[in-house]
Amino acid sequence: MKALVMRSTGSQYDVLTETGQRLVCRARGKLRLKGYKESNPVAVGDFVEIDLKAGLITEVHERKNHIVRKSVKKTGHVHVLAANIDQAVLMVTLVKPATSTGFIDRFMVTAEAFGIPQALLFNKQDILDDAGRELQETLIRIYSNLNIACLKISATTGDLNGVKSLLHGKTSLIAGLSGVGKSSLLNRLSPEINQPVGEISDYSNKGMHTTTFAEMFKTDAHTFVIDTPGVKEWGLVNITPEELSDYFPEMRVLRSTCRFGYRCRHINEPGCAVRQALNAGAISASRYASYISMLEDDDNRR
Ligand SMILES: Nc1nc2c(ncn2[C@@H]2O[C@H](COP(=O)(O)OP(=O)(O)O)[C@@H](O)[C@H]2O)c(=O)[nH]1
Ligand SMILES: [Mg+2]
Ligand SMILES: [Zn+2]
Repeated sequence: MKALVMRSTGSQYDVLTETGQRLVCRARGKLRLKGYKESNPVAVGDFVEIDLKAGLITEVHERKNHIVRKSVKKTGHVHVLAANIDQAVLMVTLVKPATSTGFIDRFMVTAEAFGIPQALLFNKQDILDDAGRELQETLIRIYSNLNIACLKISATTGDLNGVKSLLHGKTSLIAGLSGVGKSSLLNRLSPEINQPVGEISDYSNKGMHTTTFAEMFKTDAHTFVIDTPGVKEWGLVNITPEELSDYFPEMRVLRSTCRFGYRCRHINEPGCAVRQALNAGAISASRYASYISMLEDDDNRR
């Protein structure tokens, strides 16, 4: 029978069968997914075949896409966090905590590299001051120009109609720094969701070095959200310096016009169209700074 993986603890999987039954399964011993080297063969969001009587996942269906996070255990290893995602939604706050553009751009690049459309939720509108609002408008201008949907919300008190229509009918990965309000939002999307809110749960996560796993929730017949508690770093695998700007859409469209074409890294090469666009203000300085920072980060080119 076909089923959808809702939760994983590494050795056990909660699945939702096509007849609406929830049950816990293990993966058949030799389960492998073609073309994947990652440690976990089954991820949240995978469509699987199950042997109902034995409580076993016997087959993993081909994925539309997947997203990985860096392994907490070993450098160079990746963990498939979730599969078959329609959109990657990053929740950010400008205060408590402040989300940096570097963090936002790393997330966007990761999603872009895995072919997943992105959206941004600017949470905690209720506690923003004038300076915060001004910075927020600047960011909204930058990311709207990249066709990334930007919504302003207050997860604890505000009207959630905009978010609900963004999520409706899709499977969305919800990410963001610890404390931005992911669980607060999810809890209001469905009475069946009861995620722990606040610093205490975040603290205990850090203290125990637990590996965190994504968890998927169904909020209506065709709407699924995936919570990613404690995921601080997103993984890029085997991206060469020449390739990185392919995942910055505003640079991707320009690079064939760089004099050195696909060999241009947009640093100091003559006739670089990206540098020209940066100087003309068509590419934002913060996006370019993130690009340079990622280029310098060896970790992204494992
Ligand atoms: N003022 C304000 N606080 C919020 C809002 N959303 C979440 N919080 C608070 O931020 C803290 C962290 O929220 P939580 O949902 O646990 O964040 P998570 O770590 O991203 O899951 C909690 O104390 C929430 O009550 C909001 O829109 N406004
Ligand atoms: Mg949380
Ligand atoms: Zn260039």
